[in-house]
Amino acid sequence: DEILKEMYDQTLVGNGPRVLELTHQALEQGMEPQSLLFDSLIPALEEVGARFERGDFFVPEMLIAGRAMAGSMEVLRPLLADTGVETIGKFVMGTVKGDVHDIGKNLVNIMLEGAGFEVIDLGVQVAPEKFVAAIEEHQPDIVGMSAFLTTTMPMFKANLNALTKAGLREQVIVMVGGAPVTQEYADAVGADGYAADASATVKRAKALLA
Ligand code: B1M
Repeated sequence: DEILKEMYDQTLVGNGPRVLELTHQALEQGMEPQSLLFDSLIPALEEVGARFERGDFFVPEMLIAGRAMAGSMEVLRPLLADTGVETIGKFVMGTVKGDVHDIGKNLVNIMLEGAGFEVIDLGVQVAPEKFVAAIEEHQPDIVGMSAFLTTTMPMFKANLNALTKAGLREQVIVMVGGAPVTQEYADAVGADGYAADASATVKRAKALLA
């Protein structure tokens, strides 16, 4: 489709205003918000990552592309996180300490909310003691931790150690995820659940609560 293709191209070059326009245009034409995400925005950011790895893109390009996607996601959020669903569980979510990536985490949050979870988002660079304090305060069913860099993945273990030390490990289900994370890594750090993407997170979370 033309719009999806242009949206992909404009996200890739980080043209936020144009991506916003196209988002509204696509929705007016009756296109599904999921389609904008999965057929345009996410593939565009994958290509941004590939170009960054090849040395064709640098941090500023990655940043503006990320912003362009985030702008569109704000429009899509209310459509995806449809209200009126009965609450099925409570999540505390955060990106681990040392890591500022949040687009993937925010997308997971939107999908969880859409499925009926209440989500308390701690934001990015969340230190172990912040996870501990939030679990004590909010008593969630599940705590979700995102890490997007191989250098920040070890924070999962640090967070789990902090939970154990605070006597909270048995009270809460721990889920981990993020681009470099694998099921094997999740098992190795002792997490209860892992998912590769936002919709898999919803499925896994429901299964863990059942
Ligand atoms: Co950075 N970055 N970045 N970056 N960035 C990646 C992650 C990278 C893979 C790019 C690459 O080399 N191909 C690479 C990491 C390599 C590695 O360690 N393996 C990288 C790097 C190296 C860096 C810097 C170190 C660059 C530098 O400074 N030299 C730096 C680090 C800063 C820091 O955190 N300390 C950096 C900075 C940035 C920006 C700030 C410029 C920007 C972030 C903007 C933002 O998030 N607000 C940025 C961006 C945009 C990217 C890429 C291009 C796109 C990320 C994204 O939003 N993807 C990314 C390349 C890529 O991922 N292909 C890259 C779309 C998103 C929907 O997917 O994030 O995978 P994703 O989220 C998925 C799943 O991971 C999963 O579901 C989500 C939705 O489907 N998921 C979970 C996420 N959390 C989950 C939790 C769960 C379960 C599933 O359970 C709780």
